[in-house]
Amino acid sequence: MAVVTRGFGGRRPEPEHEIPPGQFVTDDFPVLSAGPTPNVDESRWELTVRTETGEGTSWSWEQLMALPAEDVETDIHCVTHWSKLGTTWRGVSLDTLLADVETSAEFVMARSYGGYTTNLPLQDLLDGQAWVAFEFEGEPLDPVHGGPARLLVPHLYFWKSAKWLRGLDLMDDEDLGFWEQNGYHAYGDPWLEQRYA
Ligand SMILES: Nc1nc2c(c(=O)[nH]1)N[C@H]1C(S)=C(S)[C@@H](COP(=O)(O)O)O[C@H]1N2
Ligand SMILES: [Mo]
Repeated sequence: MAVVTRGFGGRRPEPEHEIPPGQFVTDDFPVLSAGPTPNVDESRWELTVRTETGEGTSWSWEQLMALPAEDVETDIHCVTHWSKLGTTWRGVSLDTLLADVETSAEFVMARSYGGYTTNLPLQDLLDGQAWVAFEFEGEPLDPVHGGPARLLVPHLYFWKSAKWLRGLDLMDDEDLGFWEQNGYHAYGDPWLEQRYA
């Protein structure tokens, strides 16, 4: 009988991954941007959370780096039918960032440097479901993939994971972001194939 030896540093076999309907798996990391990559230097990077009452809280890069970060391993699913399995990220949980933010809002508009926007229910950013990610596969996040930092919300289609994140506006009522105004689904659950409105 064959004995499979996993040498020191050997790779474990890929665990079983479920793939949402209509998706295929890729090992590439396609770049999908609606505009040019904004040049966001860490020295001028700032993230601002604004509540429905106009109350703002901002973090500089140094302040973000001083917060507890988490390593995240997850599959990601793009509405253009590619999925990438077992990606690894490091970032600050939205639970940490929003812990002291007083709000009764139910919706969020994520805003990016460069003007991109995407809307999400606030619930979907909480309870260990979303991060402000600044590393991918152990390296600083490449600018084309949203560096210095992007939103990571892997349970929704990847257009919700705003690259070059600069702000989160909390809202009482749902408002639509860039792709959502252009025919994409308001919520975007890949398991329900919520691609288009
Ligand atoms: N700021 C910004 N974020 C964005 C986009 C964009 O055009 N601008 N595209 C979205 C879409 S449609 C996808 S599929 C993913 C692509 O991320 P990637 O280029 O790192 O693969 O980013 C999302 N976040
Ligand atoms: Mo996308």
